Amino acid sequence: DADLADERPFNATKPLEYGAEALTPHTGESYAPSTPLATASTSTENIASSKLGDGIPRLGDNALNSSLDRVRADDTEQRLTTNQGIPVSSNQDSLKIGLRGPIALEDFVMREKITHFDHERIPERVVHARGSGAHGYFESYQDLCQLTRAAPFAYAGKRTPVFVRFSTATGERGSPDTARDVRGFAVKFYTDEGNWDLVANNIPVFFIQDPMKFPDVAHAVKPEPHHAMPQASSAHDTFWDFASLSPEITHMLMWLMSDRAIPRSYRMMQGFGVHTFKLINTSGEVRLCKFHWTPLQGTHSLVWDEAFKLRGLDTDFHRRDLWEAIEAGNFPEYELGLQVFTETQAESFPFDILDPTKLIPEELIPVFPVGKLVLNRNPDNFFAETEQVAFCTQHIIPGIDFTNDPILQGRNHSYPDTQITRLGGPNFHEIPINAPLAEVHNNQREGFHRQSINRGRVNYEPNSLAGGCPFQVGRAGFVSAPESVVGNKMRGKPELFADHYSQARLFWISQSAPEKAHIIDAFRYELTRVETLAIRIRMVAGLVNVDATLAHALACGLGIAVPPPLPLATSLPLPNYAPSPALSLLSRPGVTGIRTRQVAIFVAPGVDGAAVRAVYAALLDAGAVPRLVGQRLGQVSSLDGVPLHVETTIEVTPSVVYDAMVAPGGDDGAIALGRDARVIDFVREQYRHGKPILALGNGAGLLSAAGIPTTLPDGCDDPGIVSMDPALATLAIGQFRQALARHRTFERDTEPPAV
Ligand code: HDD
Repeated sequence: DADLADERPFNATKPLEYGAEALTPHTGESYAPSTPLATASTSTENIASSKLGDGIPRLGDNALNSSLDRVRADDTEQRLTTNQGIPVSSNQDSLKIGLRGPIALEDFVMREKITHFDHERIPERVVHARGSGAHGYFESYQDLCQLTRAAPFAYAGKRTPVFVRFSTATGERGSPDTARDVRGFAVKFYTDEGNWDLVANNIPVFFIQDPMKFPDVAHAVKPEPHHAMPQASSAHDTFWDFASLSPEITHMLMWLMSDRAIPRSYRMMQGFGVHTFKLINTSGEVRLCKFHWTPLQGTHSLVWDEAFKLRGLDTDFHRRDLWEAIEAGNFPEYELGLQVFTETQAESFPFDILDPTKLIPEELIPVFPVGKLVLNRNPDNFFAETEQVAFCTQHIIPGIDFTNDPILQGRNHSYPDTQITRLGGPNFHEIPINAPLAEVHNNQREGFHRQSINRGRVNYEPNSLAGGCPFQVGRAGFVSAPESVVGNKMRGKPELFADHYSQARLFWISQSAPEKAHIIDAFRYELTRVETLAIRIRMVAGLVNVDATLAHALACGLGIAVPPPLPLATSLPLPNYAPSPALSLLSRPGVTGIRTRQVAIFVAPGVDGAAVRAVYAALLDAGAVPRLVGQRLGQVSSLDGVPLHVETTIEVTPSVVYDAMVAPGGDDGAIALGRDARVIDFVREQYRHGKPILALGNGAGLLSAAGIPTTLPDGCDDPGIVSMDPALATLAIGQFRQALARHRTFERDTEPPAV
């Protein structure tokens, strides 16, 4: 028989299925194919994959970009057709029986168009429905082989294509970006060894400790089910009812009420893998690890009044910011850092590393940078890429493994399960944005919307008819870290999980004074919106266990007496943490540049044009985004006769969309602006939100017209207000740039606000 088989014809392009090797029965690990297994690529921005056409990526693109070419559609100079490719004669009128008669059922052109439209929407994500995506790459700083065999870290300079989706968690698909909420930070790495998704948040801890509670917390925070309000907000009874009855949420609440939950930009927030993961090297050694993303643009936030107004004034604030930065070539960058530790170290920690409501203080285990994420390309099509991308915690690659964090284990079930409904079946991995660059070969077949045309009659394993292909690769493939597990089958939690307050307190004591004030304000705002008094009292009772001053300030703000503390859930001795500066946004090492900061420069007829041009040039030079803001579009005359072109108006870009403002002066110009109440509101809001203000010459008149104090409440000079003679413009601009780099002057804050 073997001789006969040798004579059979075979398809030379598919040697493993029909060729000579098909005659060698599968022998598992020892199988030695005549062509070597794909190994990690050595070229930058490219990985070993036959999906890459000629394999040479276009300049500035990454490997994923080239692979998407096969599905890109370009209508340039093309005629209009139906989905069957039939040319369409008229896209204006349906087929009627007489001009005033009924539409004929046979009008397949109209019916196909309407039918397709009727089915354009897919279900939105049950959480994280609102999001924005970007393409880019991850570049490893070094060879991490000692720690992990994970492909992206194979050698210094190795680039792996990525797609990132940032999101809010609570609001619906069209909800405002600046809601107080945790932000998703999901990264899909298209590695040589398949896709790795790091599905992270911008807060390092989570609401709950067991996936069983996830539907409850999501239901509680989403709009209330009877009237579907409020949208994209946790400030309502059901959320705080759940929260006040679930002490494990306390640490997360501290972060959620802090300025972390209202980032200035997706580009300026941290990301955290939350769970403890495992790293495995080629020798099989296992270490534990937490993943951190740190933005190289600095970490900055909005203030609540500003975030709140942006909900109405520019609901796309973060989406627009990300899009515009990438279009302008200001590529957002984040450093990936690892906290690596051993099981023995973990046993000495005063918390359980499987508990996702706990973080590992950076003072205990430092974060060391291992690579950089660069986002350098906007998606071509929001739906095809950002909406259809499907992340999943269980997409991991050789060299990385799960721990028994119950939330992580629950997520591993939830993500693929939800995608099956959202993306209409089990083949969502074939959607171009989800398809790995690594080759996919298995015997999974059919299902809704199957794209690949698997050839041959073999769809099972073991087989001899296809030479045992596709074959398993043993230790060359994904291997779980060995772990012995003994235990009784039971429902419950380790006792350390019951320490619900120590790390909430750690977060609190690590904050600076303005950050603490913002946390109190946020709690007060949210609980003031809660209608049920008992919920407010119960919530404050929980916070007494975090810090007495916090609880006292909040009780005062809510007009209630400080209640007795809620009982503790554990009698274990509790850790007493020292403050961790890394937890405070204001204490983190700042980034001094002002790249991408949006600055409004006011112009009106008669403005000091020379000063405007000087400030504009200096800001551009430093990478900021200056814009001439006027009362109407068009040209305005300036003092030196050179007209200025208004770029945008106060009406469409109000104060909250800018990081800073400039009042340039000039006789008539400053006077005209001073008479416009919208300008005065603008100036007052810039001040109240702590933003830098530069006033040249009689531009300072705008500040006095707006009632802006010249000094801080403590009597010191306000470092965020630079007011000078135009002759000193260079000096003034220098000081203004420093103020802009510091972001905000919170020392202006008084309770209640003076301006
Ligand atoms: Fe989740 C989406 C992050 C716990 C179930 N989650 C989702 C997204 C992010 C996170 C960033 C958006 C992905 C995207 O952009 O498409 N989720 C987290 C983090 C968690 C977490 C950091 C805890 C540490 N999630 C969590 C639990 C469950 C889920 C415990 C369920 C047991 N999450 C989902 C989901 C979503 C999702 C329902 C909605 C849409 C999707 O997955 O694709 O499956």
